[in-house]
Amino acid sequence: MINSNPLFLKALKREQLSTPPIWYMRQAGRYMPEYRKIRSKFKNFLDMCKDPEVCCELALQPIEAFSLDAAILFSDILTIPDALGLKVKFVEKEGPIFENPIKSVDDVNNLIPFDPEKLSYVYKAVTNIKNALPSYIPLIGFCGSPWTLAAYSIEGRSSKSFDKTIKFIMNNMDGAHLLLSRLTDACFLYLRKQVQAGADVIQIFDSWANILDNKQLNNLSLNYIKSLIIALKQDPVTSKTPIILFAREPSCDSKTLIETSADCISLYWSMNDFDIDIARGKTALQGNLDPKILLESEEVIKNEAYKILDRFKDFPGYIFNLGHGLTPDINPEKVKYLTEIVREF
Ligand code: 1CP
Repeated sequence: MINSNPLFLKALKREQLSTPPIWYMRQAGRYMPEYRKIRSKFKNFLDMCKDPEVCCELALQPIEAFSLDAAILFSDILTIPDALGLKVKFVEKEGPIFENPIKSVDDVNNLIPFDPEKLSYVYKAVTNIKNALPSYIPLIGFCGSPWTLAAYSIEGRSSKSFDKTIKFIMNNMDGAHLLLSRLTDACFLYLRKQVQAGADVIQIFDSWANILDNKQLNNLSLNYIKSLIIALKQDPVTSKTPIILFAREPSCDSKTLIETSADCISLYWSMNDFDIDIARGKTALQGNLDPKILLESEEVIKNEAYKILDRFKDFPGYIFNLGHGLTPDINPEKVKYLTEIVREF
């Protein structure tokens, strides 16, 4: 039967539901043997992202395996820096490597303008996935936050502490702000295209929020996320699209995250009970099981999942998810088990 109002969209509107909708960050990926089989055909991960038919197949794999309540576009956040000419490739065991990282303010000034048409392979993937999904399963489109994209673009690769990036910012604050505003404009055009192509919901990933102190977080990340959300809310194409904000272990309280005007806050597992209670009813909430729990026994998984479900059972608009993404070492059987026990709760 076609359900015109899926559970996931109801939760995003802060409806009180008896069973929460379920999806997982990084639900498509290396932990699934069916993913690894397709992945082995491509040397460079970004080449795989540039194939809309393959992206469609990959986005559907977790839906088929676990009957989840939402699908997420199969792509990556680094498509934007790649389209800006920074030449991103993924190297085995190293992750993303930029051939042309941002080294100076001149590099920021000389960036080519963002042309959203360069990422037409992403919008094609969105349309393919949307057409392949049953109508009751919404599709999430996404982008990295301007700050997270800036950090990769300056560092030129992944890092634990992004020292080069922090040094660049300290020495070139104006250049950093120029880069962040360029990336904010690019994110807006990119997300607008994803919504036009069929995305029902948007998630913004601030995956490197954790390396900023509270003042820097507001100044360099949340301010730009706020501008991005305002622009999306003011545009007729995206004004009704719910927006989820994920910030990894942010050095701020939940109130500050809510002030971005996101419709839903995706909680990291370290968020304390007091902060979670403050957010009750003000936005939808998503999360926040520690993905490491999925490496434990079924008994531990059930115990920890039920603690979370108990905590959120009176919250209007709650979505079950992890505090961050599924990791490659997780057994898919545990993901299946978790999904089943959440539905039984
Ligand atoms: O070799 C491989 O198979 C590549 C592994 C992989 C996958 C499956 C990467 C490389 N990206 C992805 C897909 C992906 N990336 C998705 C869609 C899949 C899904 O969620 O089901 C999404 C939403 C992302 C977003 C993404 N990419 C983020 C934000 C999410 C998060 O986990 O915080 C980040 C930080 C990236 C960068 C990235 N992509 C891939 C790697 C190895 C990295 C670097 C990670 C790091 O710096 O530690």
